[in-house]
Amino acid sequence: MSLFLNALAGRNHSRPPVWLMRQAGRYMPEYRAIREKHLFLQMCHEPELAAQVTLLPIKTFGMDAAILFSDILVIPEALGVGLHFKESVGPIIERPLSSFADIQNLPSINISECLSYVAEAIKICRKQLQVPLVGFCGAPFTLACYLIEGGSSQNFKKTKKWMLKEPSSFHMLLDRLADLTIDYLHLQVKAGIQAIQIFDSWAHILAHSQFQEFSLAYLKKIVEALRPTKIPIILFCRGSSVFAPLMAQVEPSGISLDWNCSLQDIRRAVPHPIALQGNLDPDILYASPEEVQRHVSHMLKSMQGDKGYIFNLGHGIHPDTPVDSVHALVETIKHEA
Ligand code: 1CP
Repeated sequence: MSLFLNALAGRNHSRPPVWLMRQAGRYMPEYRAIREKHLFLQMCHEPELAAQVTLLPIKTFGMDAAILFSDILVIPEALGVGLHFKESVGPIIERPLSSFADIQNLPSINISECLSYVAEAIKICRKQLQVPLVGFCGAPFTLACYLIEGGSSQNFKKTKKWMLKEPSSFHMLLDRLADLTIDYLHLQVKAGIQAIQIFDSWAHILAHSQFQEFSLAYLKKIVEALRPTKIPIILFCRGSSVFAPLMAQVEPSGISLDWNCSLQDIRRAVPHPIALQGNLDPDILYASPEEVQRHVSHMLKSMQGDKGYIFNLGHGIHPDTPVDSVHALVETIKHEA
């Protein structure tokens, strides 16, 4: 067993494993070189390319887990809403959802056909990787945010207005997305993924009770549906420093924390065997390598001896992160812990 899977099972007796959210991305010159020649979605669709990009950070930095190169928006794309990525803007959905009829008119799709390229990429990665491969998906709430807003947003106001004015149709959308996600995760498990992370990147815009009703209920549905496969599942929410005790009720294998909380405090509220992952502020990587080392050491000390701890950032790595900082981070964990 690997350090990463051991920690996720709450029985790691060695140093904590490390990987970084968005570790295969623009901050790497090797990524930018491939990206210059291809559109982002083309890189997701071509299994050989996706696998090549997945492996980049493992070869360069030696992380203890790889995360499949893809995007949470491949499910909306498969629903035919017209997804593309605009340079320096991000995702754009050409036909966002704006009414109950739009939800009803979403086509029924066969995930294993539409997203077979993801299964292919997973199989190629597994042949080449010595560390575990993490698959992922977006949480239904976060996918609904993009589908309704038509792209990214500061505050996702359209989504919240819909949620508050017409909760029943909003629930219908979330339920549909949860079912598609369950099929998608089964596809990933069958193809050979070794753990899953569910990203609820916009959960922090929800109030405590709204989080339970509109996010957590569907995370629970997904975790329960996948339970028979025994695949370890990590839940990441922006807002997890507040929501962690609620997230623990769903009994995931792990919870990934944003950088607003102290890991030790959360460990008191979230007992073993739930693993904790996180939670370095990604901005710390703008500091000097010596400062990075100091912050990483401090975090390692705070979780020393915890058999279910996985080092990660509190959110995805920024595209303008200096590569030297990432080297300093990984080296500190490998040599100090
Ligand atoms: O232009 C480019 O080169 C594309 C940049 C990029 C990359 C490298 C996008 C567009 N997505 C990705 C890969 C990606 N997306 C991974 C790969 C695996 C990894 O190395 O971690 C993962 C896990 C994601 C997940 C993802 N996509 C999330 C959840 C994670 C998070 O950071 O909260 C979200 C919200 C997205 C949507 C998305 N796709 C791309 C961008 C720039 C965004 C975010 C837009 C926004 O801020 O709303």
